[in-house]
Amino acid sequence: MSQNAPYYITTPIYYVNDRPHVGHCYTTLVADAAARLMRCAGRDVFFLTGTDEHAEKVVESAAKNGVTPIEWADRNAAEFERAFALMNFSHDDFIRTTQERHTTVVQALIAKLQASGDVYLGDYVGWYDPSQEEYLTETVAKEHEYKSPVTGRELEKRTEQNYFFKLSAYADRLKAHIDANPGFIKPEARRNEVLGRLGQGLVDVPISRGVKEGDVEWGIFMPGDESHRVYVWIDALINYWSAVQAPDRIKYWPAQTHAIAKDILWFHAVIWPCMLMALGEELPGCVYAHSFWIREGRKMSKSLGNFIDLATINAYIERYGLDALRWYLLTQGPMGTTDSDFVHAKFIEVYNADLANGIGNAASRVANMIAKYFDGAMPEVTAQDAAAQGFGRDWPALTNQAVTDAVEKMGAFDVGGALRCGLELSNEVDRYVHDTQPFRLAKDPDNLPQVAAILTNCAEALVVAANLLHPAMPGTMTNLLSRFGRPSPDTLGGADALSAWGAVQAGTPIEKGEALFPRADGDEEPPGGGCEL
Ligand code: ME8
Repeated sequence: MSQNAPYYITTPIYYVNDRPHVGHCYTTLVADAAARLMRCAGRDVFFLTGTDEHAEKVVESAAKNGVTPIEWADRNAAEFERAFALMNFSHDDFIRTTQERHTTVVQALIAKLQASGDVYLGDYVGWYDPSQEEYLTETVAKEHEYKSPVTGRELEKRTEQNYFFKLSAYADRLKAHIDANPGFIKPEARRNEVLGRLGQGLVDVPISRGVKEGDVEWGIFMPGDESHRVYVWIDALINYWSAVQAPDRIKYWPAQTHAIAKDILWFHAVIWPCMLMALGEELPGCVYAHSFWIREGRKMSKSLGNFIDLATINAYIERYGLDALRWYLLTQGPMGTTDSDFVHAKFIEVYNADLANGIGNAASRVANMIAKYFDGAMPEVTAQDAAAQGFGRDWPALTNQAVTDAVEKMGAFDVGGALRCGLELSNEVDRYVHDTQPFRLAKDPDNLPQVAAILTNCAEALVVAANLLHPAMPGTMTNLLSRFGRPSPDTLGGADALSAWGAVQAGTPIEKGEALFPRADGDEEPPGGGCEL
């Protein structure tokens, strides 16, 4: 693949009936780190996030708050945009499903499916709860002995006209695609889960809801039939397509990765790909479904009131810095199939180990020694002299390998693995300083050329480490790099530039600066008051 090939990455679009919390921020953060590294590696990235606004819940929340649905959607979409700015996300676009650029595309796409016979008008038979005005699935109805779970009133078997999508027609093709492309659904356990369910066959799914008398106008009409609106999930999935319809964006299609969590896997790994097959479109490269954040051992829920909400996120940012929070979430997050626990004590442990005592300490040690022994400017050292002081390490090869590994891992959406390549490199600098003891050597002025060579290796390797850690911690790593006279890696253009050896020029003034990550005290109360359970 050419280095500047398009790379399109998406997050779920989030419901606007709720406020943003750490879960929404997490998926978007993971996508942000991938987008940033891929941009640094020279790829032509398009990173999309946004909000899903046509749910009926929005109508209810709006009514409860005495505003119109669009006012409610505007208010909460703005909250998401604020949260994402606070998290320093680098999305290229924020799509809202109420925007005309989306609604017109949804109608056009469904009209196409109607024309091909993939969407048809049929009868939906289900158990209707008149007291709640909703249909229940057979399983739920049976479980409650065909009575309303809320009021106990008898359920009615009702038949309603509905538009259906011919999902059943694509089961075999989808299965063949999943079999032929092991990376299509990740992690593997999620893939097996989908394959297992596919083995039971697929039935056609309703994709509209009838407009009832007195309904508030909310949702996209089915093409040519204003007695039905498009089911919110179908409307929402199409955002991935509508966002890249502008002529200068079409090159990004199809998405390389749809980053989501396990709760919405079926829609992304089955319904959406089958819709794309029906449309004759290419399928995304990968649907990556991570697991959930829980908090101090408990599921986050409204009833427990223990969400890590924006106020808590803000409190962490104020106390430890945004990048410390980004690092903790990115490296300790639920990318696999088990949930991750947000535990304050663990946060402190990771902060101190990886950041305060890790990259932060390595950078300040090296800068301090250069300041002390070479009057704060990079000494002049030839490549041969630097190589001669490798102490068993071929530094240019090591840093080159770290960049190659990081880009490869990020390409496979191993976000934590990619970022650890940077941290490993900075830890290697620490071990090197420990092995070579430049502070001892410097006591004898005759050794200064040797010390200069060692510190040059350290500075060069730290610059590459910071380049690789930049996607996780853009602000702090830009600061670190500037202390070594280097620009932010997203201005460099290409993986070769990321690993370029000899980037730190002789004579560059090296700034000691403030500690990038001051050590944290594990006994302090969690910021934001923690959670009372
Ligand atoms: O499902 N841990 O929106 P949504 C980690 N609008 N991630 C979490 C999380 C947690 N505890 N809780 C939520 C919808 N998330 C639809 C999507 S897409 C076409 C339509 C994240 O607001 C995670 O990414 O309920 C999850 O998939 C998403 O929020 C659900 O967001």
